[in-house]
Amino acid sequence: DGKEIWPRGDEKTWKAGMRGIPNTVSDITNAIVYHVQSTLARQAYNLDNLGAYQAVALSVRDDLIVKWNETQMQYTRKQPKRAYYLSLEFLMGRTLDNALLNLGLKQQYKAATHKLGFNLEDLIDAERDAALGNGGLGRLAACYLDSGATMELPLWGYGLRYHYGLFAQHIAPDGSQLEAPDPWLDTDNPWEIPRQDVTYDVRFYGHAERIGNGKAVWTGGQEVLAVAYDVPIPGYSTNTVNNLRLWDAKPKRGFDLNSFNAGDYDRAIQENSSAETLTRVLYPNDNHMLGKELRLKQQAFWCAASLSDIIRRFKQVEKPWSEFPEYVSIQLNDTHPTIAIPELMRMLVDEEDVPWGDAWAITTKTFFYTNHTVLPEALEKWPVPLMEHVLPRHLQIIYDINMAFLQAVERKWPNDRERLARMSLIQEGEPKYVRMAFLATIGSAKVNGVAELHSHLVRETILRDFVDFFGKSKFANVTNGVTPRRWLDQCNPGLSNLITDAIQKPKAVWLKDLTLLKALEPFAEDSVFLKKWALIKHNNKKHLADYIKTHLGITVNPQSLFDIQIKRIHEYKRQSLNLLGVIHRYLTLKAMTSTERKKVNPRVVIFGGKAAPGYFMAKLLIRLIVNTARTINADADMKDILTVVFVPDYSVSLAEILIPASDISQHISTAGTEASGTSNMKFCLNGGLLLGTVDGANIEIAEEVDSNNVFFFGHLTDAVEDLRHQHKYHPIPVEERSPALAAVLKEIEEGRFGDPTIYQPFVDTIRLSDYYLVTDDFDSYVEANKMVDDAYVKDPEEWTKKTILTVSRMGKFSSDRAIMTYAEEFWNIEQFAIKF
Ligand code: 8GP
Repeated sequence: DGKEIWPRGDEKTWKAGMRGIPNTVSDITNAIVYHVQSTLARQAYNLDNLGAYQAVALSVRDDLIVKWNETQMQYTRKQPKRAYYLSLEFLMGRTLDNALLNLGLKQQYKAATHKLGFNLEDLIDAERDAALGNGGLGRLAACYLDSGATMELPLWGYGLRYHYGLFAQHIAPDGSQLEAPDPWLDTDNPWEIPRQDVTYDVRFYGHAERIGNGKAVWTGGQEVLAVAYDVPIPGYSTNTVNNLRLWDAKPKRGFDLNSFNAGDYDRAIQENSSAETLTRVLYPNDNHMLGKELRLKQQAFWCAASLSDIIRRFKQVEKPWSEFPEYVSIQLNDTHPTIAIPELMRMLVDEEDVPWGDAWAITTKTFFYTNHTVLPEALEKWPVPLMEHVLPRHLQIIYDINMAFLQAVERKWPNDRERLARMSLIQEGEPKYVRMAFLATIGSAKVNGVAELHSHLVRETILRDFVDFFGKSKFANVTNGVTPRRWLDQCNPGLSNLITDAIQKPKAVWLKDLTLLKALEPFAEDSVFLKKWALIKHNNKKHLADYIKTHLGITVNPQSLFDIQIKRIHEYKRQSLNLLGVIHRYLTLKAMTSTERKKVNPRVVIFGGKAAPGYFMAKLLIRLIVNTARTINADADMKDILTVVFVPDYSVSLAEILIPASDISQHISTAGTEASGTSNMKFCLNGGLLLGTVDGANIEIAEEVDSNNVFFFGHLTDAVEDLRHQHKYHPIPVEERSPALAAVLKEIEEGRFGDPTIYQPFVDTIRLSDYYLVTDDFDSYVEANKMVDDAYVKDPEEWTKKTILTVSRMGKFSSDRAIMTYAEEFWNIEQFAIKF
């Protein structure tokens, strides 16, 4: 960790040789040329964009490392309390542009690359995304790292170094999703520093033998080596460069020499490959749990390595174990790292001889748990037999924790067997399951949801008994946020510059205190400003139109209203509602005369998102979206009036093109199902208005920006349960519930968008069960869309005003606010400025 000692030689000589941060353009060109020549062993005359990107990235990496070393050294010297963010997903996207902006070196690098004959923007585009996450949960973790470094917090991330990120999505000729692997490490990754010297052993399987006093000895099984790879995380306009440590798996013994000598080569490498599969691939599910052994091993591997690392660092301060929580807070990003709770117990009790009760007191002061969903299918439960097989010692510890906990419940509510069964960490049945959300709750000092409504639902539904037991103060809310560096300044430089001019505050000030956007409000009345503002949106739309033209061959008119829904494809997110609404619009337009149609406000409806490879209904919906788009776009009557686009392979870097170009974006989950949503915040921050249900963070956005400036529709959370009950026991045919929707379903069933037998399962879910209440919300959705059209066409100036007011009131949704809440109210860590 970079302890500052000068072990040998002459200190002055060492210091003279150390690199500083370059600030002149010629320093930078020199550094780039050095990497072209020496690191890449390439030549100036045949260097392509990819090679130039690599050389530039290596040079920026050098800059990052200077500050990274300094930051880590000052942490080690002063030993501030640190927080650790454990997340199985960090959806980082690209790094180069962000690093340049955060380091404040973008202009210099632009000039330097220009001098060398390259265009910096092209080099930025040559980078591939680090897609080590599925969606909202993983991108949130990335925003929090950015904010942690920017707010100068001693915050590290811990995750896994997947060799394959989230699959790439292709669209087959028949319209369905095809998945291709994402071997993102095949090209060199300049943003990581391998730490072959930082390794830990992690055990699986084997045998755990109790030896009294709550202790046990765990032996045998398989041992795997965790190797650290460090990813520097620069703060914006600060010296802090924090660390994201990702673990890679390696076999502990090279290979079995006996088998090798006997000529049995396959057997010799068998153990190797089984160790290495551990960090091979990211599980591609969002909001859904799959009970796979390899996934459990990933979780245990990552938690054990991270805790070993944290404990080794704690030991450097030479303090008693009771002070561990004064130096360490650990945030559990959903239940994926919950196994860290029994793992810390195991390390303290079995390896460090801490008495069980003391160890439990330490543990429950150290951990904090964030819940990201109340969807039942997403709540993690591991089969007891599987856990017993893979992690026999952890299962014993979970049983011991459970025993003590249930005794306490019994003391509080004697003779309440039902309550004991409800609250037990073990769900009875064949097989039994370990309920990870309950374990995370009782093992943590605080539990939080990610938006007000969601935190309320957590307290009232899945953790209700636990609120009764522990009291309300343990259950908090931290509404999510997004980093305005990537999601405004980087993706929408035009808007960011205009804001800077208007509010007369340097970026280094307002991008770190987003509430300063308030100063934009008066400009909503300034007609010159309105024009400039509208022009930026128009240019962003043109940029997206170009992308769509080059990549998909579809022409879209930037004068149209751009309507965007981009997120994982999931029934609860209701892309279905959007699509059915599009078909309704199509049928309505078809029924008009061509003169009538000419008066209609043209719309471009854009969808993007991946479906989990095993999620049949989501994949079917993609196919229907794509084929509906083909039918509509091929219909001459729709030219320049309605265009539908499915953008394949949605990613962070695509979001950076799409979000600044939206007039309206859709966040239309069934009320009570979307915990927060974070792209809703990104769209509003970029001057797109929100069309949504009264769900997740939509509610708080409306509170901030004023409900006049959002388009709400649909039933409220309170109504959902009754409606579902109705659907089940007193079903009303769609024809009665919503004739407009019935007409749409009929068109699908009659084959207007392709072979109807293919889409029958989709139509059936709506006709027969409709768990996500599409029929109940359809008419009000159509109505809300009419209001959007009217507002956009009737008074474009008023529309622009709304977008300015919206942006000016988005201050709350910076991830800086969120991370400071965690720092102050949960972790109790302090801002620690790095002196340079
Ligand atoms: C997501 C929520 O669905 C989304 O509303 C929220 O904005 C985001 O987390 C960040 O808080 N939840 C998940 O991605 C999720 O729960 N994933 C796996 C745990 C199942």
